[in-house]
Amino acid sequence: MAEGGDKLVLLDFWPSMFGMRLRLALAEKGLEYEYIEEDLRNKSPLLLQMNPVYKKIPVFIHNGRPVSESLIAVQYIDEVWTHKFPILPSDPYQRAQARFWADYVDKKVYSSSRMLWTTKGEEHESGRNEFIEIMKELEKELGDKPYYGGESFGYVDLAFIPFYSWFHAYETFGNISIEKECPKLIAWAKRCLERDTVASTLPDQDKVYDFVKMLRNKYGIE
Ligand code: GS8
Repeated sequence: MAEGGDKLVLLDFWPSMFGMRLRLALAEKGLEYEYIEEDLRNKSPLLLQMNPVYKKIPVFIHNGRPVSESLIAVQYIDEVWTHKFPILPSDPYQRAQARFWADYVDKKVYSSSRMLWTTKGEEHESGRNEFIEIMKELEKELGDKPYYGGESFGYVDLAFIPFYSWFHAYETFGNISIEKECPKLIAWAKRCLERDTVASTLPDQDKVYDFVKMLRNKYGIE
């Protein structure tokens, strides 16, 4: 139960970078909630009822009312629980910029990262180049700031850092070194991991790697 007797539930799946965003937002706000792990091959009636449009996790349920789509749900949490840790910047221009980059992560990082471990041959080669270009763009935006949010961990950091738990899988199956291509990005990720909320939320890279390996076997990609 959260403050004021609110009932908070999260429908999630442990390796999901989208789900991790919500786990991070809830941890930063210090909110207690019920975590329900979904089996995506056998979705629960609750998930189908709460997200009838996309039927995807994560879904955040606040007193029985669902909010779907991770970035929308993170913004909702930030707007409802203003008592601590503002996630989005208060300045409208900075807020627009933060939304732009979180949207960039959604549009670009997820699809190109999938190419690294789901494809072979030419498709793999072009996916690899695209992924590196996108990472470089994100590294450029970070610049010399400690966080995307400037001096402190914020919305873009929270939206992007979950992908770090997949980096070992990306590097191994993508045959790339992200650290070599984007050293500042890795330094940023390590800085984020110094936060208790991030360290306790992100699953171990080896565990995600094993999960991806299992999926590759299942889909006959190996
Ligand atoms: C993406 C959620 C998603 O892809 C968000 O919440 O930000 N834009 C959405 N969820 C996946 C699991 S994580 O890869 C999912 O629920 N897939 C089940 C399915 O597609 O059947």
